[in-house]
Amino acid sequence: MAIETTNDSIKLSLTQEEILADYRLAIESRENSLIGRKEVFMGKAKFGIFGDGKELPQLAMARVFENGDWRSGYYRDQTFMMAIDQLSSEQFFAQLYAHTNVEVEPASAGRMMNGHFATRFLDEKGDWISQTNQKNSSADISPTAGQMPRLVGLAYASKLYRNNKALHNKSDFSIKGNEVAFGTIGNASTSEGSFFEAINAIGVLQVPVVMSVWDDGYGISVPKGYHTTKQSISKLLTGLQRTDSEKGYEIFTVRGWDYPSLVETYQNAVKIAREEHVPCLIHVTEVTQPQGHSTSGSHERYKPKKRLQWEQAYDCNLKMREWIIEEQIATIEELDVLETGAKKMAKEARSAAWKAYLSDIKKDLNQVVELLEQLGNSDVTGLIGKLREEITPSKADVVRAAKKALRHVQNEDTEAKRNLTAWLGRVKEKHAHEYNSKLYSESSSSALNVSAIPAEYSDKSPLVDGREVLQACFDHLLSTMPEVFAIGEDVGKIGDVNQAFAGLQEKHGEIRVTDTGIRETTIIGQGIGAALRGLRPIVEIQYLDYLLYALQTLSDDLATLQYRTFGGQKAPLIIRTRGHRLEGVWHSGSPMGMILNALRGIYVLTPRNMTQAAGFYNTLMKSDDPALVIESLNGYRLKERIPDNLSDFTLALGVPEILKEGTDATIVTYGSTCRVVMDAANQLETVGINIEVIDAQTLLPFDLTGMISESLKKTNRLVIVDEDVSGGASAYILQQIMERDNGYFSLDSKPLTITGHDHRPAYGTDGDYFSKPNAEDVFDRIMSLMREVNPEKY
Ligand SMILES: Cc1ncc(C[n+]2csc(CCOP(=O)(O)OP(=O)(O)O)c2C)c(N)n1
Ligand SMILES: [Mg+2]
Repeated sequence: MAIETTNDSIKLSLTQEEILADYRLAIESRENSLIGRKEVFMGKAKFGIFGDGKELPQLAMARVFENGDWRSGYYRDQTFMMAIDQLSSEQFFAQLYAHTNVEVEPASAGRMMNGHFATRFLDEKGDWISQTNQKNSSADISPTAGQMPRLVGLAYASKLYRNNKALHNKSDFSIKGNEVAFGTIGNASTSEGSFFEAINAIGVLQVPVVMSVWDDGYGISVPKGYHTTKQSISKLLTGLQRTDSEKGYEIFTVRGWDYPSLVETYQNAVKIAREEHVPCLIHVTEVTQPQGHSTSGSHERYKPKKRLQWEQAYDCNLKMREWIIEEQIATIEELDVLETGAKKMAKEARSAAWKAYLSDIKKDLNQVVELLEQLGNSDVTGLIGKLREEITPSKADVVRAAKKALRHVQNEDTEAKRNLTAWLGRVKEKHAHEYNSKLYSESSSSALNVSAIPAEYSDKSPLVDGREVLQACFDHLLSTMPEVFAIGEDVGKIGDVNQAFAGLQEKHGEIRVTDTGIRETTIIGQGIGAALRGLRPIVEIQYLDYLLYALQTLSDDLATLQYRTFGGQKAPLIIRTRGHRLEGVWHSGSPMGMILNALRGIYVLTPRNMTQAAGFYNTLMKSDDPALVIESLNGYRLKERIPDNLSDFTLALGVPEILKEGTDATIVTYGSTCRVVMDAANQLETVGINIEVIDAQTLLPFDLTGMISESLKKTNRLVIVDEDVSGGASAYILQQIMERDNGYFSLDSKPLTITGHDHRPAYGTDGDYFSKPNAEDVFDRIMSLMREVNPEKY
């Protein structure tokens, strides 16, 4: 049974001053919500979603939230962020307006919609600052329950910091694992799979989580009868409750308007989580939404009158006021004064934020008006007038006017025109910095800054199975870097299904090399959260085909992290998987186009063998970027030689390798088709066709050296071979070579792509042969290409 707290018997541990400070903040936060909605309706902001009705539980949560702790929450948590001093009212409005100045809007520099919170734990250079001297919030994302996978990792890090003594000196990240990870979620979002997956994983792992569900009975317009079995998440989850003999959760329920009970509940929960590392679930019921879901609609449309009346009577701020008066903590008059002051602060914050937001734009606008006037062109007068009349001008208005004005003077050569052009050049750079920067790490540890140290071989270099090269690499990383750990399905005891970690759990301990449940999206989340906290996880997705289960977390959370925080947060996570080719519909996948399209922000590396993979792992461990490494599923038992300098050897990202030099055509490929293409190239050699074979090695980034377009200058013909569907990754590769690198200049023939068929591969040796590109296909297609060029010869 859940522990239910009601305020009958509570003696509050807070002082009168603390209680009134909480009330004052509740009023200021509420006023921000009320004004915020009006700002949107006045056209000063595009959209608003606010935390009104959820003030009290957040104040109670903030009371127990300590330095070093973590939040992984959602868009209702403004009061909490204010209470832990990580959001001022002015910053609240700056985000509503999308102010791009990071000093003013530190969560995302205007990139994230309002209500998307984040603290910064990197300095301007992108290097870590202490997380234990401050209160931390991971950066929110909009997809409901998308915050849950990462919560697993934020809490799991505390377990590692507590139980791995070698990490006890990392006091900037953890004080021996005493930090609690606080999750927040709306009642309706608990219907998502990733909520249940994370809740289960947290229970299995027994990690310090305090998970709050703000239950306002609705998810936009849909009442909880449609969302939750028994209409109650705490009832539904009763099986999680720990007992004397079984580990589990401590479950609490408490009403969202009952301040003293809320304070007590959070105090009880956090003690259990922090001291015992037992997760707690707090179901906060009877929460309201005074203004409805968001600015895009009104709740009068779907809430019954009775519910609306109840929401008014049980408004948490009102109930706190009644309680304060009843308990004689303050008088009505004192509260009136306090409320007036709090509301005034909100209004002043709004005005200051708006003024600051506009003044940046107006600076540009005034400059452009002046430059347009200097053009002295009557056709431009209208543009000037329109700009001057804008009440809420945007940067786009200003740039648009400047560009249109230039069209009117395109045949002139005047100083005024040159000045305007120069201005546009300057703001182009500024806007690129504001809107298009920081997709990847821009710190000195960027993966692009790690240079190659070539593999060295001698007569003594042992010839082994490919998987043993990886095993030696991982052994070295685990031996030298205590912050490295590996998790995944079957990774622990048996050392992964292909045995690259074989024996390493025995050698380094269960805490370093660990089995997990079958739960791809929270395996990724476990890695993200731990990486946010300074650890270096290698998380495994057993087969590339199952990356789809984790794609949402990878794409929405990890891939956007640096971008959406304007470089305020990073999670250098290494995701290891294996794919391209083995057996059948679900163990041969190579959905590279999907990956390339969904994961900009994560580097994607496609080593052709295990030695190249080891070089990439070494590179990534020196860097602070996240990356996906796709090993070749059919390569673990192929023989490779372990480089003598395996522990130092690194590969640079974006540097292809020429596997075979040639003059007649350039074949670009990667991963397991490298072997297929080399086979074909050798067959072609026998008929006098001389192919240059290039292994792209990394797809994100793709050939930063220009090696491929250089090769085309010699061969004048391009063939791309991979195992994705037609128009998948090969389309991306074509775009990079043809458009980005101007490869089309050199072409004398139509570029060819030789890919897998559009269906998934059929089972069995023949299924593989007739589904995926094979050496004979490559041979035949290139023969036809050459025959077109020289029908007599071929
Ligand atoms: C994956 C996903 N589906 C749909 C939405 C659109 N959406 C935004 S909020 C919301 C309702 C969430 O309700 P609840 O979890 O109860 O939180 P509340 O807003 O009530 O606090 C929906 C459907 C979304 N953001 N993400
Ligand atoms: Mg709700």
